[in-house]
Amino acid sequence: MEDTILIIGACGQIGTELTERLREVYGGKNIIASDIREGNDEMMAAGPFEIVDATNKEQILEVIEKYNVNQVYLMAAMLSATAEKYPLKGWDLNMTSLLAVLELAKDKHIEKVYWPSSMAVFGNTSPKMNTPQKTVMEPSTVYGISKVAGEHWCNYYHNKYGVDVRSIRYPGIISWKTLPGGGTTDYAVDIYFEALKNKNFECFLGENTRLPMMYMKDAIDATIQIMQANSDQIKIRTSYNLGAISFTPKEIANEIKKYVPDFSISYKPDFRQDIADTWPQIIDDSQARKDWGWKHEFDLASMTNDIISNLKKSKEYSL
Ligand code: VAH
Repeated sequence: MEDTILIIGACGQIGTELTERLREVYGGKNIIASDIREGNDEMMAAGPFEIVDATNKEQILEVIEKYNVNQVYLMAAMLSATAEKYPLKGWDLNMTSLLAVLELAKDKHIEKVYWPSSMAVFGNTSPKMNTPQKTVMEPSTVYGISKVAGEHWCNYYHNKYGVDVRSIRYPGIISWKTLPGGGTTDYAVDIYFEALKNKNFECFLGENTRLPMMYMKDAIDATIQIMQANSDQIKIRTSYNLGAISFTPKEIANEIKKYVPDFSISYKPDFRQDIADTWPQIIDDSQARKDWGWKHEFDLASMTNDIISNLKKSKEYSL
């Protein structure tokens, strides 16, 4: 039987590009995109779309039954910075949506679930360099608390009910097609747009704030790879550490200057600096590389080249 996949939160930063890639892999008609609002014209034209509230289990079940869905990617979440402004809304969205999908999987309405965790599960007491797969996890953000709790729910539903749920702890994800919303790592996306448009950028993190990051293409590859792996390859049912590159605002600015020589950056740390300071600097993802063959393709130089060459193609950012 063909796989039919529902993506909940398809209009978000990762969801948008994940939907596009899954439609290339599985065929447009087999990928049902859904979100609380309609997507861009390209998404709406390329396959089925449904308005779904990620916290509404009945709505999710209706779509599953309408299209005979057998896999769900739950991409809806409130990210770190926004969740600090609306703690209880962030907790409710991130937890209610996950438990709704896990319950549907427990009741055999879904065969396989993907749910993203985040490096935000680590806190000040976790090792910052080569943060291990298993270590102290005392997050200080609502987002991180919800992701730690979510990981243990995933592990519980797998062990108790046999639910096939798989998860990755994403680092900061860098993209150029869809702007992110409400993340602490979003500076590393905005900087490219501002560099090409205005040749200057005010960064809300300090120049030496080192964070684990990953290019969107690698993140999408990893997400599909873990879902296509054989179940017996998945030894971790909380969530897998995933790393790729690690850089500071100063380092990414210097890389951009190779393309925009007169680019200037200033630093004005805000509340997001306190969040970033609790996160790892470099993540150990050797278990993902061993269990299901993960490997990243892009480093800071090749990512920057790909982003800038793509942005330059759109008239809005041609230098
Ligand atoms: C955020 N981009 O900044 C997300 C991510 C680890 C960071 O989870 O909240």
